[in-house]
Amino acid sequence: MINSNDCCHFSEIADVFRKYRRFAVIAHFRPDGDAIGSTLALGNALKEMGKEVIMINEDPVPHQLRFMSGSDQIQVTPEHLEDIDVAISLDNGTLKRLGARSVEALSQVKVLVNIDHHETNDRFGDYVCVRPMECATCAVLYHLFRYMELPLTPIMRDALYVGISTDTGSFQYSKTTPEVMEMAADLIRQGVNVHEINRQLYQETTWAKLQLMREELNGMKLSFNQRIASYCLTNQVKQSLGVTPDDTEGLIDVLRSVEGVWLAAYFEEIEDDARIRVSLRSKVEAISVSKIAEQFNGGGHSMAAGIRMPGPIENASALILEALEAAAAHYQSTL
Ligand SMILES: [Mn+2]
Repeated sequence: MINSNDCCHFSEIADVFRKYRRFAVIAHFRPDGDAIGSTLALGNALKEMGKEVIMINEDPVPHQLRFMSGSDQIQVTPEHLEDIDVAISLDNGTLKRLGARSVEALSQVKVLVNIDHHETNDRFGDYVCVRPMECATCAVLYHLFRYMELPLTPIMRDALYVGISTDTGSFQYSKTTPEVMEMAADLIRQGVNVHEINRQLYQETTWAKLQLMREELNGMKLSFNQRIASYCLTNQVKQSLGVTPDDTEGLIDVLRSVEGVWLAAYFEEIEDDARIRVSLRSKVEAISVSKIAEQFNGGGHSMAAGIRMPGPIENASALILEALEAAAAHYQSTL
C-alpha cells in the first residue's frame, strides 16, 4: 500500500500491471467518450501484455460510441465476478460512480487502482494516479503507455484519440494545450482516421434527440440578467418522445451556447431513480461549478460538473439556481 493522498508514479502502476494476472477494467456509469476510450485502451493494453482482462461498465456502451472498434468487448457488469486480482477504475472521481452493482461485483478484488484526471477525485483505492492537469484520462494513459514503451494497437490508438477529442470538446476547451495537440498529432501519425471518427462522433444525431432539442429550445429559461441558462427535462416529455438515455447527452451544450451566459444548468428526471440528474457548466474561469456541485455531494471540473440529488425537480432546480445566482452575484461584484 502507498500513501493514497499522492499521485503514485507510473513505475508503481506498471509494477501492478506486471505482477498480477486477472484484471477488471471499468469506468464511471453513463460512460462518455473518455470513459469508453480509456476502458478500451487500457483493457487492450493489458491483453497485449498477456493478461486476462474483463472490460465492464454499469451501463451499456452508448449508441453513439458503438462505432468504436472493440466497443463490443465492453460488457454490462455481471452480478458476480470471480477471481479478479486487480480492478482498475478509470475516469472516475469516487467509488460510487462505478455504480452500485459494479462496486458490489468488485468487492472481493485484491487490489484497486484509481487512474483519473478529475480534480475532485477523492483518491480512493490502493494505487492512485490522478493527474488533474491532463485533459482526459486517455491522456494519462497515453503517457503511461509511452512510459511503459507499450506499442499502440489500432483499437488502443483510436480509443485514446476519442477520449482526448471528446473530453476537450473536440479540441476547444481550455485544457487544449500544445501538448494535447502533439498527442493528437502523434495518434493521427500512427493512423487515426480523423474524418471518419469525427463524422461518427460529431456529425450524426438521432431523430429522437433532435426532437428533444426542439423541446429544450422551447423550454429553456434565462435568469440573473440573462447570465444563467437552465432547462428541466421531465419523464413525461421523455416518454412522449420515446427518448433513450443516450439521447439526453449533451443537451447542456445548447444552454451553454447562449451568448452572454456565464452559467448553464440542466436538470433531468430519471425513470428508475428518484433523484434528479444535474449538469452544470461555467463559461467564466472565476466561477467553479465543481465547487458548487460539491456543496450538493456532486463533483467534476471547474468548468463542467454534475450532481445527483433528491427531487422533485422543481425543488432541485430552485436550490441549484439559488447557489448559481449567489456565485454569479459574487462574480459580478468583482467586475
Ligand atoms: Mn474524462
